[in-house]
Amino acid sequence: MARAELSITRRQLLKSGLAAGAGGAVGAGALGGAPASAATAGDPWYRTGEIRTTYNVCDMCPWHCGIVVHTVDGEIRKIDGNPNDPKARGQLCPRGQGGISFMNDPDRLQAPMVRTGERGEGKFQEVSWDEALDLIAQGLNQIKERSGPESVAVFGHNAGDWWWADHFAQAWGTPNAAKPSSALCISASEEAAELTFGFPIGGYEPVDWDELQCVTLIGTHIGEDARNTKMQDLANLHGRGGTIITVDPRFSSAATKADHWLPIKPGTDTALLLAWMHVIIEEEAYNADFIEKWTTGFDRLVEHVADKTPEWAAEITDLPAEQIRETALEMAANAPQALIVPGRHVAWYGTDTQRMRAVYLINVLMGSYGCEGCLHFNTAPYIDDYSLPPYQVEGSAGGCAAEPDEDDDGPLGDLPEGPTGKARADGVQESFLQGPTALQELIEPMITGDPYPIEGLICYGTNLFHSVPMVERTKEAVQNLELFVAIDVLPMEHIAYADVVLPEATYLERHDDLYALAHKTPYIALREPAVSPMYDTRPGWWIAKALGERVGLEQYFPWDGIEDYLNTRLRSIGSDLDDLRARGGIIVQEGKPFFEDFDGESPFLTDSGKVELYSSVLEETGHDPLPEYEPPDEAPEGYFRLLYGRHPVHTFAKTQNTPALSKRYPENELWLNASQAADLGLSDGQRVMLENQDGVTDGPIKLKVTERIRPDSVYMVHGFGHRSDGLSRAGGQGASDNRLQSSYTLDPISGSAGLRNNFVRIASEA
Ligand code: MGD
Ligand code: MGD
Repeated sequence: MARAELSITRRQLLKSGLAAGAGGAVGAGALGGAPASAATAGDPWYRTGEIRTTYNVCDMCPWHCGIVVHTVDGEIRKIDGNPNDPKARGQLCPRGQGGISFMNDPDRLQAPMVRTGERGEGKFQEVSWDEALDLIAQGLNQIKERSGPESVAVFGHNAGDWWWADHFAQAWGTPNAAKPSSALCISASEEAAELTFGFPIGGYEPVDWDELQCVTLIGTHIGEDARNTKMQDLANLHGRGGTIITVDPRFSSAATKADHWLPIKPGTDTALLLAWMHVIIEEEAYNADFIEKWTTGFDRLVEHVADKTPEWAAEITDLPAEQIRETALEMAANAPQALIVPGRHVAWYGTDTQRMRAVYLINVLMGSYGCEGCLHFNTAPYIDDYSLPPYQVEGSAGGCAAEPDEDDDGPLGDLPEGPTGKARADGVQESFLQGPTALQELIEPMITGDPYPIEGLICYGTNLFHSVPMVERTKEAVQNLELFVAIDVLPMEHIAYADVVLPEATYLERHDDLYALAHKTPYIALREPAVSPMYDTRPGWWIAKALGERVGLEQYFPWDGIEDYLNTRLRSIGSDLDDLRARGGIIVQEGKPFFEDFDGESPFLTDSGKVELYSSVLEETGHDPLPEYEPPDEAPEGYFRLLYGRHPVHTFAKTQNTPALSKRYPENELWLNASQAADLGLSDGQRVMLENQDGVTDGPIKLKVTERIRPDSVYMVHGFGHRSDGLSRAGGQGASDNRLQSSYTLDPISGSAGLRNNFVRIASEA
């Protein structure tokens, strides 16, 4: 079925009149007058049944495009990007189109299950929802009585995570809630923004692409990183002749479109950034008015970069000094319509907050903030929360999928202490780690009980053995748990270790909370089911309420059903579900993207009300107040640095089993420089086993021998190397970057986990 669906072209759809249909059910009359009942044998599907249109937010990746879903006689036939949605603009990527196939994956979890074998064995018995929930409630209450609510951790990612890592965790009373999209992804960028501007800039980097003339991508591999509108924006900039500068040890898709490719030595970007500042300052190519009006600490920055010449950086970065100088001046010549895109996945080397501060500082030197073609200010949409009693603990679990509230204190805010915010032996500043908890830092207390034990884990939509480094340690941790609950849609490897497995309905089969996104034009989007849940699966909101009521949290779940909940929130802005549908599933509000929208007031929320080039907060807490370059670990003799990234048709480790997407890219490859391959006597297409610096092996993986990567590094797409027997397509395909990441370097400022200090060698031919 999936193949037929995907082959429907937009032209066919337009002919059907469907693409133009917005709002509510589209009757057969909309198809050029032929009523559905008049269908004759041989009519194509779009002329034969009752057509219904529903609105949703794609969950195939965290970009969360608004989508319009068309069903015919209760079967999903077509998904389009919602034309009203600022993150889709009517278009959708292959992963979004793969949503129907994701839903129809025959390997899906189908009923609640209770473990009957040993942890990891994968032996379960199907039970009713009542039995499963009663068992979990009993286990949670026992832990709470014995050790306190904080001894239960809640991990959450994907679209329904608010019900768990935010709402349930705070109602239950644990500060140990975390999202892999924070410390394993964006927290260093948010922390750096907080320190520099006084607020996190948000996971949807606020770049005003339409007027941008020169873009610099450091890592950020747009094209392979297939965020829908980012790809549209980069293509548009290329089309109108804008300048593209990419800094990447690999000749990425973006590099193929670039005017300048800087094949930097991995981990040395901060040296490049400091030298760019040196050139911009030395050549007086900075925006003096902006600096005078909106910044503090410029003199100290001038002094700081005085000796960071291109020649100094050339030695470190392995880039020609002339290229460093030329690209700095090219950016400055286009300023302020020139900027370095902050990037989203910035957990690289454990020095990430300082690198991200350097990125922000260059943008500020160019005055590329708060005007057209610059970084803009994001505004949170106006809508009330459902009115509830105060939580037992307050504080969002953070993450790049979650936008900060306007009143969010950010990572420096006053949150209750979890294990990662306390008594650290390594000198990490308490205050920094009290914010969105670093997920990977919650693993150790499960093993050691220090500073207090974590005995229970609710793992919602988080791929525990594919997203968190040090897999063997994580396995040991879950072996120690008294209660491990997994809420998922697929039998991922960690499911075999869970005590109770709860199968969730996919995003196409369920409601969720409203998407209220901070943006240039803030907006609110609807997720409603296009079809009923398959098998014995239930929506996350339903599961959270049913469990909450069993553990004495009924006051936090007072609504009669999801429509009551959503209508109550929508009424605070004079809308309701019918109105939202009539508006095409999206309500767009007014933003305040530029300085002129602030009536002369400062938009910056630092103590000084200005951009803090020199950070007194960092100074007071014993960190470098201006970014310093710190070299990354060097590869042991005979090893390559392990780099990783995205593939356009896959998301993380969750889509490799999706039939339609697996066909397009069934296994990952190891990019190896051609000269290195020749030295090792290896050839393109050969399969090899890998071994990392700690002796961890993985593979086999197919070699891609290429000139497109530096000789000191290898590269693979993240998310492959599944070992779960339950994944009939993805199981055994390719290698897992995560398994080979048996260590990480903790960023002492943001708690982010630098994963790129892992190294591999080719251990054998497979
Ligand atoms: P990065 O880690 O910045 O990730 O995507 P990005 O934010 O683009 O980029 C990886 C690139 O960095 C690779 O090209 C790699 O060669 C390069 N690189 C490695 N080391 C270095 C280095 O030391 N210096 C420099 N300059 N470059 C280096 C992540 C983003 O992707 C995220 S966070 C999410 S949530 C989305 N996930 C996702 C997905 O799963 N699939 C697809 N198709 N797209 C996605 N888009 C988003
Ligand atoms: P996924 O592999 O997408 O990554 O971390 P994760 O979100 O953990 O796992 C999603 C999980 O949710 C899977 O188990 C999937 O089956 C399940 N799932 C999918 N849809 C649903 C649903 O509707 N409901 C429920 N309940 N479950 C669902 C991503 C994180 O990983 C991020 S954001 C980044 S940027 C980091 N990237 C990264 C990397 O590139 N390499 C390594 N080694 N680690 C990484 N960790 C981080």
